[in-house]
Amino acid sequence: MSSISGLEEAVEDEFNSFFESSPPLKNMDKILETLNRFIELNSSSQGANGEGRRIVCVTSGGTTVPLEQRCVRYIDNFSSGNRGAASTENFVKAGYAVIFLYRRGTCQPYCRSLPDDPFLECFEFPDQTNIQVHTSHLEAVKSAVLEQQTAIAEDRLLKLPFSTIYEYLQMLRLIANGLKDVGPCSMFYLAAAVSDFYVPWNSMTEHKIESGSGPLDIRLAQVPKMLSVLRTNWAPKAFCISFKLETDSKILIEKATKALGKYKVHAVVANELSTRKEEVVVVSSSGNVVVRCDSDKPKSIVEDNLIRLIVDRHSTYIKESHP
Ligand code: PAZ
Repeated sequence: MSSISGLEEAVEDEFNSFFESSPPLKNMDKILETLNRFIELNSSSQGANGEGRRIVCVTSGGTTVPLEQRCVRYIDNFSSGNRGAASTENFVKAGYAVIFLYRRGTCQPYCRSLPDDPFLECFEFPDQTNIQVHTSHLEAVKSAVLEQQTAIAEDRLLKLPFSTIYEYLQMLRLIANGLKDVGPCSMFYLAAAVSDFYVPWNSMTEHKIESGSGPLDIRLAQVPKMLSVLRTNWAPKAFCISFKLETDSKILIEKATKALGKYKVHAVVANELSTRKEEVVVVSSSGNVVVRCDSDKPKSIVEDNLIRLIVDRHSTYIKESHP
């Protein structure tokens, strides 16, 4: 027992030094105010079965790793934010309030059917004083605007953007801290692709790296394992779903099963890069479930069935937490 808490302390220490050396969040007071208001409003609202309304933090998109303090260059990853955006829509539909912690510029809830390349092709000018949506995009724009406005007006969607690994981890900690009192009715659904390595702020050059002096050597430190500290210290009572992405399908399930045991999350959603939009496997102590989109429904997406399953599992968890 003492060795486990020793390990937990070591991870906590690692995080403290990570945060102490991180550049402080801009607008921290504003973020905290908005976040706490959102959590308070929703936890005191009536959800299903006489519980407070359930609140889920959905993380989405990839974190960047700056190479310079006045950042010109950074390391990035592939994540489009599609999973997080589609999951958010489904959670809102299932009655949840969603804190959408997303990478700036990635896919947004309710916008998946809009053209993004170029978005301006949605609009036309019938005359000098009017602008209107082109008929071919009318339905998509109408439902995107209406559904997003309704979710925000009903205080069921709070969008918080991040770019760097520093911002992401600081914001996740603020959210976990805010959700502590919501206990089992809160959930973390961690679909963001989070950097494993970073350049510590103190060892980073301030100005743009010069290119005239030959090859560039950069030493990347390991990002402390956030899942450990989230589960043990930040939000131990929250229902927690993590994700595991691999490109080699042969090791995917083994890696996800290992993560399940190591971090004691409630389920790990395993997905392979090239098939991630068609199929995921939910790995948990009750066995592995393959989740796909419905082939007989043309607009079906894998997140429709995935979120149905996760919501079911969350209901069981809440019941077992309040016998
Ligand atoms: O953002 P997206 O829709 O392009 O991809 C989703 C995903 C593959 C980033 C997500 O399902 C996931 O697996 N996230 C965790 C990645 C990781 O193992 O770090």
